[in-house]
Formats: sequence, C-alpha cells, structure tokens
Amino acid sequence: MQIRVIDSHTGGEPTRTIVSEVPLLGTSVAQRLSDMRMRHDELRKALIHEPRGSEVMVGAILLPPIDPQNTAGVIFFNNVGYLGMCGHGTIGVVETLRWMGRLQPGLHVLETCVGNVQILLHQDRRVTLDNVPSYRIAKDHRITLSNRDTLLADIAYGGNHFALVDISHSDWMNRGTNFLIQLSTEILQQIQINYPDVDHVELFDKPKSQNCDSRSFVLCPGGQYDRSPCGTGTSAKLACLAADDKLSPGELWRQESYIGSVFEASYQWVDPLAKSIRPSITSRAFVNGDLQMIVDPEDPFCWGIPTS
Ligand code: PYC
Repeated sequence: MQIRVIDSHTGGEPTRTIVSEVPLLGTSVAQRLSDMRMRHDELRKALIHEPRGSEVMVGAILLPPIDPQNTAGVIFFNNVGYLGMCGHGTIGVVETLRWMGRLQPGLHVLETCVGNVQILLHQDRRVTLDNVPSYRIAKDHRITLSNRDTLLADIAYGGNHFALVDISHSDWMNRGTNFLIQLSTEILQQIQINYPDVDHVELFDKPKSQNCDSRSFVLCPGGQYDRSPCGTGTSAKLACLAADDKLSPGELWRQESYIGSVFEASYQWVDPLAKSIRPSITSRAFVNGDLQMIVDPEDPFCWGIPTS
C-alpha cells in the first residue's frame, strides 16, 4: 500500500496532508469523521506515530466537498485522535493545494468537522482564515497546583476548547519546554475536572518581539507544544480579549509563538450580546516534503509504534 502525503509547516508547526484518496462514507463531515474513526484509524496512526511521524505533527485528510460550491472537506488529526479545527493546519492545507496547482489566489471555503471556514489565499501566498464562531465559556476559573500555587484560567472555544492562563507574573516562560509541558499538563488535569472538553492549554506572557502583543506556549492534546501561535488558540484568546473589551473589532493582535513565529489576528462580532466573535488569522505555510509512504505488511511497525 502506498499513500501520498505532502508535508508543510506553518510558523514551525508541521502539517501532513494526505492527498491520496481516502474513501470515507457519509453525507456530512461529522459522518465521515465517524467512518474515519471506525474503519481507517490505522491510517492516522501509520502516518503520525513514529517511525514515520512524531507527536508534534498534525495530519489532514483532504476530502471532496459535501457542498460542490465549496473547495474541499478536511479532517484534522494528531497522535491521540481527531481535532475539531486546526488553524495552522488549515493554512498548511491551503498552501499544499496552492503548491499542487489546485488553488488560485482568492476566496475559498473549507468544510471542517466544526463548520465551514472561509479562506482568502493572497497573491503573496499568505492565507487569511475566517474561523468558526469563537467565545469565552468561563472567566477566572481558579485552580490550585500541587505546589499550592493558585492560578486563574479562562475557558474559551476557538474551534477547539482551551484553558488560557496568564503567567506574566512569573519567569516560567524562560524555564524551558520540559517545565512548561509539565506545568500545562498539571493545569489541564485540574481544568478537566470541571471542563472535560478542554484539551489544549495556553500560557501567556509578555512578547519577546517588540511588534507583538503577547507570547504563548500552547500544550496540544498529544502532550507536545504547538510551534506556531496556534490558530484555534489565538481565536480563543481573541474571544477573551473581546469579552473583556480589551480589543475592538478589526483591531490587529499579533500573537507570537514560543519559538517566535507570529500570527496576525483580528475579529468581527458574530453576536455582541453573546460575545461571540469571528476571528481572522493570517500567516503563511511552506511545503517541505512530497512523500510516498509505504505500508509493508512484513514491517512489524508498518502501522506505527503503538503509544502507551
Ligand atoms: O493551529 O489551531 C491550531 C492548532 C491546533 C493544534 C495544533 N495547532
């Protein structure tokens, strides 16, 4: 069995797009996701688990659109399962389609598991993604860590569910990735007691770069951190800023990632009373691999090394 994938990265975060046809059954993206889970989950593991992949990688399956007026359907996944939406992944998929000659600059619509997202592919290869409606669910949820530190977390939705924690009172952002993964994993465990849907944690600090507004460290569900500023996470951040009247509609927010890559973001109200917003995220991706994956039945790890 051979599977063609195209690799890209957006702000350092990899996306592996499956361009070989995966015949998923269903007349909605949700039904196709369920078919993928039931009948093709081995494919996810084969492409994302070691030895072919890594826990940092996000995969994307390209599908024919359900509504023929749209550009394509897409299902995102990682080492532990499926993602509702993925901002860096969407930008990676759009650049992949452009690189393959399947997409011209202009407006496009992608169908995702959590709704349609409008895409503007710019002439200069930047991509602006208008994400699904995003909103804050809770403000200042108090958690106590094992060392008795108390932190306040906002809970917000931006296509995935996030806990957002300001750590600018501390030097934690300078203590290295192992420390930050450990800290955000402990925060996640605490948060999930009350908010079981939350599977990402964002820690925020002052920016390193002068022209950015904030720097984030984002823990993803598979236990690794997002090298990009995280598109759905930046959407959740904007929802909190909008709810607190700290950012106006159309105002630019420059979110810096842990490794220094930047997403430009702004929002428009969907419903100002419910404080629901439509975030726009702009960045660009780079294709860095066009690969034919081989699944050899004699290879004991042809479907990936199982994770514990
Ligand atoms: O960019 O939305 C994002 C994302 C989610 C997980 C990794 N990246």
